Amino acid sequence: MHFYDCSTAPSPRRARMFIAEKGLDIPTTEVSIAKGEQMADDFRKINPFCTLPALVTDDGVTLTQNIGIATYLEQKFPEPVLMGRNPAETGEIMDWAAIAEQQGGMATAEALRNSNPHMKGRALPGPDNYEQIPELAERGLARAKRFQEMMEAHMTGRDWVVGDAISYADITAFVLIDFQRIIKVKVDETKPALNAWYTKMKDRPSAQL
Ligand SMILES: N[C@@H](CCC(=O)N[C@@H](CS)C(=O)NCC(=O)O)C(=O)O
Repeated sequence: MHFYDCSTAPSPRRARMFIAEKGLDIPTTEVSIAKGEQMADDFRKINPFCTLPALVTDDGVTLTQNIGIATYLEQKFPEPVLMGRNPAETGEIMDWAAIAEQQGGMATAEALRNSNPHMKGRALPGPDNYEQIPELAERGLARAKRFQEMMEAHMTGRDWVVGDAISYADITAFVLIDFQRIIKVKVDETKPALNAWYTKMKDRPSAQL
C-alpha cells in the first residue's frame, strides 16, 4: 500500500487519522497543495482527479475518496472496529459522516474557496477550474455556524457521535469542525457538549499527526 497525503488539508487528515486509529504504518508521500503538486503530471498519473488523499492498495487500485479508503482498510484490518459492529451501527456511522461532509465540510469549502484570493479560479478542487461565486461564501459561512449548532444538539448526552466508541463518524466530524477555524468558526464553551467531545478528540494521538 502507499498513501498520498497533504499535511495542511482536511480531507487527507481524515484518512491519516483513520490510519493512525487503526494502528497502521503505511508508506506515505507528501503532496503539497500549496505548491500545486496535486496538478503535476506525476500525481495526475496516480490520481487523475488531482485531489488528496489517495491510497494505492496492495492490489494496485487507487482509492481517492475517504469513504473508499476507510472501507478498504476496515475490511482488511477489522480491529479496532471504526465502522460499526452491526448493521444499525454501521448505517448510523455512515449517516453521520455524510451529514458532517454535507453540512460541515461543504459549508466550509464554500465559504473558503469562494472568498480566498489565492483560490481565484479554483473554487472547486479537481482538474477543472471554476470561478468563485461570492454569494456562496456568505451562504457557506452561515451553514458552517448552523452545523456547529446542529452538532451541539446531537452531542448533548453523548460521548461519541454514534454508539459507545470512536468511529469513522467522529473522525470525519472532528476534522471538518476543526478545519472551520480557517473561516473563524471556532468551537468554544458556548457549546458545552460539542466542546467536551471536540477537546477529547483533539487530545488523541491520531489528531497530532
Ligand atoms: N471527496 C474527497 C475530497 C478530496 C478533496 O477535495 N481534497 C482536497 C483537499 S481537502 C484537495 O485535494 N484539493 C486540491 C485542490 O484544492 O486543488 C474525499 O473524500 O477525500
